Amino acid sequence: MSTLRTAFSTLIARGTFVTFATLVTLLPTLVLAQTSAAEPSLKITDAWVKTTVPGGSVSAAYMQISSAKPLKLIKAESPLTPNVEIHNMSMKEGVMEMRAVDAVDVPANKTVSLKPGGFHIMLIKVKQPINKGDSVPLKLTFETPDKKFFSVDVAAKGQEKAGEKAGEKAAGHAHH
Ligand SMILES: [Cu+2]
Repeated sequence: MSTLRTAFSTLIARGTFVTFATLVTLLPTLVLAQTSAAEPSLKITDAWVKTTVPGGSVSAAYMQISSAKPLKLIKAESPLTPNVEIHNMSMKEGVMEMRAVDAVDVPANKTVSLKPGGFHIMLIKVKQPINKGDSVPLKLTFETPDKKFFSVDVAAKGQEKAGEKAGEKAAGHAHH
């Protein structure tokens, strides 16, 4: 009986060891697999986030998203605030109305613009002001048509308005 028990414990011990060793071996593969689960054709460009007004704590992030496969942007997160929502602006009875949406559809091979007056990622009660040139980390989660999820990290640049680039302001001033 005691021999059996010892053999059994050895088996368990060995089993545990094998399982652990397998896990350690598999771990980098798993991490890689998770990364490659992201749609390789997914392109996120021109990510920017509106600078906060003095004393303000509300901002919105905008960007261009395209993918060869249809995707849905279902979630956005940022270390700046736990209150990040996907919003859309639309005209309702002559008034621009903003409301939270569950997702933004990204059809195959069609660039979707998150832009002022349309879809945007709302950052509410940000912990610190967002200044021009700041890099604001965003984590975006996408859903594939076969209900798989993956996240991508995006750095949105602090800007006062759309299309702001270094030198543009100086060029604008030259017209006055
Ligand atoms: Cu909003």
